[in-house]
Amino acid sequence: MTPFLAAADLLATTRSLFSGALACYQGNPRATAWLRHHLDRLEQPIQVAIVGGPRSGKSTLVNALVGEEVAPLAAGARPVTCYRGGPVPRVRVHAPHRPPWEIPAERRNRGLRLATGNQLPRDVDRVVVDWPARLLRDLTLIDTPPLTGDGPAHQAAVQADAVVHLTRHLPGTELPLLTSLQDNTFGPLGPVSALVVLSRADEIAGGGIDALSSAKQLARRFRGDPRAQVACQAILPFAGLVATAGRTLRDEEFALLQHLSTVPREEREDLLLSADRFLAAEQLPASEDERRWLVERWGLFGLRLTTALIRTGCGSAVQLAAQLAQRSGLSDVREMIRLCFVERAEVLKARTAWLALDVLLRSEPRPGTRELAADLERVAAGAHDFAELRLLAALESGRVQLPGDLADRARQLAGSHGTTPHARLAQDPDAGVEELHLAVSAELRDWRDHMGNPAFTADQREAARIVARSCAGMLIRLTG
Ligand SMILES: Nc1nc2c(ncn2[C@@H]2O[C@H](COP(=O)(O)OP(=O)(O)O)[C@@H](O)[C@H]2O)c(=O)[nH]1
Ligand SMILES: [Mg+2]
Repeated sequence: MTPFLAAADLLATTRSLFSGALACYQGNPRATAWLRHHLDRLEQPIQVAIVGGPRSGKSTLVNALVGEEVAPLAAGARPVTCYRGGPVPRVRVHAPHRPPWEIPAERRNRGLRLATGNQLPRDVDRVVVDWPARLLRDLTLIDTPPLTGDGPAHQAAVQADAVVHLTRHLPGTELPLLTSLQDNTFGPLGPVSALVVLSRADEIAGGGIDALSSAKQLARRFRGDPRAQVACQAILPFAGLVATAGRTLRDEEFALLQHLSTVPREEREDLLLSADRFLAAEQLPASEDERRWLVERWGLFGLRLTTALIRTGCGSAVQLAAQLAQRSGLSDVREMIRLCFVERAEVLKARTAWLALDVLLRSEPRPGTRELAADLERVAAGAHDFAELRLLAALESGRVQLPGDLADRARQLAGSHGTTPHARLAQDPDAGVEELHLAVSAELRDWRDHMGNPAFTADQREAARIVARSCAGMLIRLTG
């Protein structure tokens, strides 16, 4: 068994591989700049690229996650835009053949406003926005133009540490694109760094009030598709319009929605049949402009859903926002981003660094690079965290099945509910080291038995081996 490599060791090992490489490439400014850039990235938050087809709701997802309207919507082919955490709003743009420069910007009406309006010079190919938002302390979001075989969005996805792929057409034409983003340089890493979001979920089932449950069913069906299983860790439905409107809901707006919910049912249903009818609805205490704004922000589905929620008990903007986060799928998307990406940030960042190092070592061999490449391969093969991520994806998709409660236990031990020992061992937050020790020893015994279970298939025994190793790793950490 290769020794257990914890995430922190992984970063240290990666740094030491890079110092070896810096020594090899002394006197080669391009190579050392590349290495320094990737070393620097190890210290920064994980980079998550949002990719998908035109109008798949990428910018809407960015806004829902950030909680403010930072990304312009339906904006056509915008350049790749990074949203990073920062104390004040700041926008820097990059274009070929000239130094980057800043465009004055401010935070107004819960959104980003550029001094230039929505316009950017034509040659800008990359925008970096600093924005004060809690989520952006832990990750950098990269909004991208429509995904094509080899365009800037593809580039951004390949360079990012993880990818959220938005699609409405699974498991159809877009999967090969997503699969092409999965690299295999270090053996079959599997879908460790991708989530698929079934976007614009409200439009499924004709926008009826049960659209979201139809979208959930559809996502469940897609999870069983082998093409989807090799492409991602999870498939989640998401109604972006409602999610963003819910997160940026204001009290005045809630008052309007509340008023709408008091309109008698038949009349209300009639108003919400089409945007035109809603715009002509003079019984609401809102001007035509305000009605237009409301229907653009929420869509008819969103208005039907919110009025239904208000009628059934959501009595404040806060309550309504919480319900909408749940029902739109935003809570699940955030949670999966946290579990799959933020909690595994070290490992995923290390992987990006290895890929970059591997490219350099292969393309510019020098004395000493062959040995480094061999070290790199050994480190990658011993990285247990990847094995865990692959196992989670296999269990989630049903590709590997375990009997009884073993599947749930395996998932939890492999970190599906969080990667702390408490989370993995399903212990109360105040459980002490002794309790954890007892629990993990029992699990380790159990999973070692399963490793040799003759009734298990090879895949099931391999799953047991990975879980046993996660337990062994915890035991080592707990005993200091
Ligand atoms: N009905 C509906 N419309 C959406 C949803 N998400 C985005 N849109 C609309 O689709 C258009 C494109 O959205 P945008 O986020 O800019 O897509 P992008 O091109 O992928 O960045 C905008 O007019 C959005 O208001 C959604 O979940 N439901
Ligand atoms: Mg966009």
